[in-house]
Amino acid sequence: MKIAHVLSIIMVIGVTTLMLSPAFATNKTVTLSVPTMSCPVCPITVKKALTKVPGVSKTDIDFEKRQATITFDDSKTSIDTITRATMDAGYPSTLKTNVK
Ligand SMILES: [Cu+2]
Repeated sequence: MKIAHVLSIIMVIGVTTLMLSPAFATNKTVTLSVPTMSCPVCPITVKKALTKVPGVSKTDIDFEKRQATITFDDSKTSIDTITRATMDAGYPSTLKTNVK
């Protein structure tokens, strides 16, 4: 009886862990350098292009610094896809820093 009890508790913990883990496992934040943003309207275009990428959850553009900080789900998209999206919008970007 006791063993069955312990086993069922372990199972509940296991299932809960499985359900919760994808939520933390894969979020990444990176900063891209976007040197060709030349007027205050450019960041709007860049932000729009980035927001459209599936897996991107947050985009902050700093026009003064010519950079974009992006939070994305590592299992749904990649830095390559993200830099391609800004490039396609007319703004080539390069990876500046990689903050976990
Ligand atoms: Cu502009």
